[in-house]
Formats: sequence, C-alpha cells, structure tokens
Amino acid sequence: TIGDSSWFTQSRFGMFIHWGLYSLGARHEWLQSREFLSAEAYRDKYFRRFDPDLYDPELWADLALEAGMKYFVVTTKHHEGFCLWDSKYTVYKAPNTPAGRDVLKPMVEAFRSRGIHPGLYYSLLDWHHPDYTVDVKHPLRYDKTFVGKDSERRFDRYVEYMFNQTRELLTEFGKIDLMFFDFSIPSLEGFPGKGKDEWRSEALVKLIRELQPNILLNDRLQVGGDITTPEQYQPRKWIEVDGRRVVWEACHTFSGSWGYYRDEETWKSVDQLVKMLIDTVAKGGNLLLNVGPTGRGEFDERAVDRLKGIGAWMRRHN
Ligand code: JFZ
Repeated sequence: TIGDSSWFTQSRFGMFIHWGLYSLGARHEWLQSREFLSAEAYRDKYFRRFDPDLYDPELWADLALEAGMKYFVVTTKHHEGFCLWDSKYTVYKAPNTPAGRDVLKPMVEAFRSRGIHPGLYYSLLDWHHPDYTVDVKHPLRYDKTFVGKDSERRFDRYVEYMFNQTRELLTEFGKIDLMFFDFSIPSLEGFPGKGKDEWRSEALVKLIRELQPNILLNDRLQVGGDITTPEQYQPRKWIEVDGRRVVWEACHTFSGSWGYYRDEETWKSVDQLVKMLIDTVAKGGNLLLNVGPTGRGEFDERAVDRLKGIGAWMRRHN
C-alpha cells in the first residue's frame, strides 16, 4: 500500500452507487452490450431522456449516513461512456441531456459534507467513444461492418481521453479518497484483450499519485493497487497476496445487477445483508454495498428499506 489506508480499514462499510443512462432502462447496467445496441440507438433512447426530476443527493447522503456508511464510490462513467459531470472532453454528459447540469458535483459535496469519504469509479471500457476498439464485450462485436472499421480507430486517442478525464476528476472535485477503475478484458473469440499495456496503467497510476498522493486505488488496472476487490462473493478467510494479509473490499448488490433493475426478485433481506457485513469485517475486509438509483434519481423503496434496516441494527449495537 502506498497511500495511507487507515481511514479505509476503519470505515469498513461504504455505499457503491451505479447511476447512468442504463438506470432508465431499469434492466441491468450492461443492457447496451447484452442487447447489441449501437451508441446512436442507445443515445436516442436514453441520453435524450435523462431527466432525474427526483434526484436529491442530500437525501442519498442522509440514507448512507443513517445506514452507517463511511465512504461512497460512484460511477462517474460506466461502460456506456456517459459522464455524470461536466467534462470538457466530451459532449456525452449530463449537462447536455434534459437534466442540463452536472449531477456529480452536488453528490460529492453532499456526501463529503456529512463526513463520508468520496470515491470515484471510472470505467476503462467505453461503448460510446469513437476510438474505442471492439473487444469481446463490445455491444457491436457481431456487426461485421462496425468491426471492419477497427483499423481506423485510434486507441491511443481513447487512452488520452481517459487520462484527460482522470486528471479532470482528480482536480475539479476536491480531495478524492479512492478511485475504482473497471476493468481489464481477456482476449477471447478472436478479439484482442485489453490490460495494463493497452490502458497504459503504469503511467495512469503515476498521474493519479501525482494529483492525489493519498488516494487509494483498486486492483483492476492490473498493476497491483491498494485494495484487492473480490466481486459478489465472500472470501473464506482474510485475503492474502504472496502470503500476506491485504486490505480488501467485497462489493455486493442488493439484488444481482448493479444498475437499477425494476423487476428483479432476488433482493437480499436486511438480515442477510447484516450477516454479510459481519462476515466481511470479521475477515478483515470492507463491504461496499451497491445502490442502483432509478432514472428519475430516486432510491427504490426496497433499497431505502434495507438501508434503514441496517441503520437500525447499527444503532442497536452502537
Ligand atoms: C464490473 C462491471 O462490469 C459491472 O457492471 C459493475 O460495475 C461491477 C462493479 O464491475 O464487473 C466486473 C468487474 C470485474 C470482475 C467481475 C465483474 N472480476 O474481476 O471478476
């Protein structure tokens, strides 16, 4: 670990937030890829309708506080490529939707003002950027004409875009305590993979450490990182790397998907979630529990119920 991780290990419990255009679809954050939608079709359907009239970041932060969460991590850009903030490097951003404004800044400020450490998630994948080359997860991987244009794509320009946005996120929003990059792609079905060489991970980490010397980084850039991140499973014991116990964080959903999924019937109970938190902490880890707000900017009542239930348990046990 390079950064000081004591605030993180003492925090133990955080809120993950997956919010983007996919929230409007209300059926999984991967819908663009699962349903093979072009960037144009997706934009016409969702970008043009992003208008979160119920969005109240103060309320979100109150619910996190009530549940006993001490940090939060929000998807500033998920795989779809849509940016929640007013980035000067793209037009595919919240200020250009009917929302007409940066929706990230008020969120960071609402959480930070309650003493909740801010963390930013940034997707390495990008299904909107014109220079992002096709891989096994790309929505148009089976579209021969689209794939055929790959040789015209300049992946180096996409990487420059990523670096620029990372710099922007780490200079325009005050002190950021954690950054979660997601993720590296294997080479499969004849498509080349993307990993630390393609992302230029080492240079990216160097840039991040220069801008925010105390920030903690997850391990999905394939060059180590401060936090080991198993996803949607509980390790059997304290995670070790090279025989030594490490700082780790399990991230979990309420119901399976990360983005808002209206009809999912697999919601965990308060009891299950409390046990999951205890299990995690007993093994020396952190729990990052995900909320997928709706396209209108609301926490679904099932999420509110779980957060308040966990909060009641927290207060009962001081
Ligand atoms: C990724 C995303 O694709 C997903 O939508 C969500 O944002 C989640 C938190 O992260 O999914 C992953 C990333 C890495 C692994 C598995 C799923 N992994 O390393 O096993």
